[in-house]
Amino acid sequence: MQMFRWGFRSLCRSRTAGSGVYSFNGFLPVASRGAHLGRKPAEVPSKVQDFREYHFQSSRGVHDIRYQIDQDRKSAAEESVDPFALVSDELSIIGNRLRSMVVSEVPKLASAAEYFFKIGAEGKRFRPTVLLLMASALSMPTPESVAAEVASSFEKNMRTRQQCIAEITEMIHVASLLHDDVLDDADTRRGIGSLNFVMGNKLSVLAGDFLLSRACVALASLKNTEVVSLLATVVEHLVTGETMQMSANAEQRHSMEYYMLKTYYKTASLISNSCKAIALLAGQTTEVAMHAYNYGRNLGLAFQLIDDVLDFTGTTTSLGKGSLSDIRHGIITAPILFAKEEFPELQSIIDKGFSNPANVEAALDYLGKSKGIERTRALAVEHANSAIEAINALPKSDDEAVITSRRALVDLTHKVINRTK
Ligand code: GRG
Repeated sequence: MQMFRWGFRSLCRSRTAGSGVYSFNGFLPVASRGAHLGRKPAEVPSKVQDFREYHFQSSRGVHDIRYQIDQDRKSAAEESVDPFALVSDELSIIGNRLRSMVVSEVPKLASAAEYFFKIGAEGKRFRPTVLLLMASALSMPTPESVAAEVASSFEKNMRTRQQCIAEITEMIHVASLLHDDVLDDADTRRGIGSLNFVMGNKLSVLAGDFLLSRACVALASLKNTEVVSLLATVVEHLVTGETMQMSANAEQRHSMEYYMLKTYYKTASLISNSCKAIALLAGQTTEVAMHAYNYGRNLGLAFQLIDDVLDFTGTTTSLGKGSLSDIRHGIITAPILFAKEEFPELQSIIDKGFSNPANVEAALDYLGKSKGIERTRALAVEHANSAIEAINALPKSDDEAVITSRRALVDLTHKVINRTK
């Protein structure tokens, strides 16, 4: 039984079916495609903005921004919820918007930029899911003195701004993936050819820059300098983390502190600061914004620790079943660092590097004998628990939709720990 419905589901469906509005890059009407070819670059932001307003005004179903809740169900606190299903309608709206936000008058750039926003290539959409749930989890009741229409319009506007954060976050994420794949000389991503493999390094780098520039334009449209500063810092962190990883000296490669800091910069900073941005746009206090940040930070760290386990185990629990991509690239992650505490002999193998497959085998042997995988999982669980604590520290709410969203954020921590891909 589906208990929650996002208000504009039916409206969106009818648009998809009849009008062809979605037929090119999301919502842009077919007639406006040609217009992109000859337009001035300055028109792009206004197109994005126009689209946003158009969609907003035409969504008459969104008279109440909250989820519609089935009255017959058990209390939200008791029920298990599928976090992704809760926001699925909004995720497809965001997917359509993203496709319309990355159009370019240069066909090569357009196809490169939209590559990972196409249906089927969008990835897990983990970040927008977290951010939309966080937005609902922080929703506050409007004072009764405020007229219903004013309250509704205020809530709609706030939600649109929070959706914009989800879009910006996804654009920054995909930009970083494009650049990462160039640096790693990757050939696949999200189960398809990576963009550098399909269209070459140069276009991949440019497409990443283009996505970042579109993210900046969207960010500026929010007119909130604190939020701009948060997300600009995230980009700095991504670059810092990547550089830390590629330039680590021998001592740093053996350091757990260095690894955790790099992990925060490369993976957790984006989701934590975006969660904070969601709280700030909701007008929450600094304390609540810190809880939102702490949730994202700990979830992000847990996510990466499990990623590092999966690199060795893949979907199974057996060692060597993962892609072994990190170790083959000479990247030392938590499982090996923990294993080295039990077997200091690993140090000299790490120092020799992993270009020789025999060294990879030797490291895997030690890892298999050690508690490296177990301890990495345990550390991920600790961070997942800290993420749950951050949710539990939020001010109490009796609102069922708020309770359900917080429950979903807690469920997400379990999903992150138990994921196999
Ligand atoms: C251009 C912003 C920018 C940065 C350049 C290359 C670089 C500096 C940073 C690399 C950052 C990076 C790729 C970190 C890895 C983050 C990570 C865990 C990616 C995988 O996330 P998933 O599994 O991917 O959520 P999907 O495909 O599901 O979206």
